[in-house]
Amino acid sequence: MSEPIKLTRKDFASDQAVRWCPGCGDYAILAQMQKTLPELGIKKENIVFISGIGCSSRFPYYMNTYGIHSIHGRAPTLASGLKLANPELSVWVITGDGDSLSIGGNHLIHILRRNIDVNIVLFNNRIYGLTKGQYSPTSLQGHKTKSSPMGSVEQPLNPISVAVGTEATFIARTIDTNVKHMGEMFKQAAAHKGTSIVEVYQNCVIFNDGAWSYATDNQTKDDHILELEDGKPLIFGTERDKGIRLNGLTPEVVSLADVSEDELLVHDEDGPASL
Ligand SMILES: Cc1ncc(C[n+]2csc(CCOP(=O)(O)OP(=O)(O)O)c2C)c(N)n1
Ligand code: SF4
Repeated sequence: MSEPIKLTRKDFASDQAVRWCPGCGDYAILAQMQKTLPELGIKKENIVFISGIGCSSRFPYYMNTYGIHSIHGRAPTLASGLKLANPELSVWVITGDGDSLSIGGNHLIHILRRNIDVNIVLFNNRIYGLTKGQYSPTSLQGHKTKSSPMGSVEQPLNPISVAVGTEATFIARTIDTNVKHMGEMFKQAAAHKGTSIVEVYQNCVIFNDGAWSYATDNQTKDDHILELEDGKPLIFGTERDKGIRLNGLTPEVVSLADVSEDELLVHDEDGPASL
């Protein structure tokens, strides 16, 4: 019987100098991936990171695994081919909101509906970072950037809604400031058989600083973040005094002072992706 593999975070750090701006949220995602992978017990030579183009897509250089810095928006196609050719591999796609939802939108929806066993990490900073700050498909309406000087007039995409629309079988969202939660999502994504997609709210300090401040500021975050746990009612808030229930077919936020916990929606992680 072969010995269990004992690796550490250092084993997954490459010798390449990391070239992201100081303070970029990408560092936290890289560090958490390097910390989480040893816990999966997979040999380094069986792990592959495939990215498209963007700041986030520099990720494979910094991982001491196999990697491909590929073609803009096309990482899902390379990942699909690789996984089908060698199912033993743990295949990860690293992509940005521009890479995955603009030029790569088509490829993203098809890997999700095909449900090939690949893990996708979508760095969402609501901007094109590498090309110096143009608006992206997740930029909010009214957002002024170099390519939308009067403010974006477009309806933004919600990556989770896109994934739900494809009937994806594992969908998660996390944030670069909560590395514990992020690591847990990476572990669950790796364990899932089928395509998993983990959206990470990522702060671009240079071109879109504070895009997720409502979910990072100590004053407001607990009133905006609800951590879904299988079998648990949907409760959140600084005082854990708010919940979500269905009103007809529409979810609504209620105060637990007025409504009993029994009326709240309960998270079922194996339930259908759509209501
Ligand atoms: C075919 C092609 N079109 C456009 C570009 C220019 N380009 C490079 S990266 C990028 C978008 C990057 O944004 P995102 O995916 O959000 O990644 P980030 O840099 O923010 O991590 C664009 C439009 C390109 N390199 N190739
Ligand atoms: S431009 Fe933004 S996303 Fe790119 S490395 Fe700098 S802070 Fe990070």
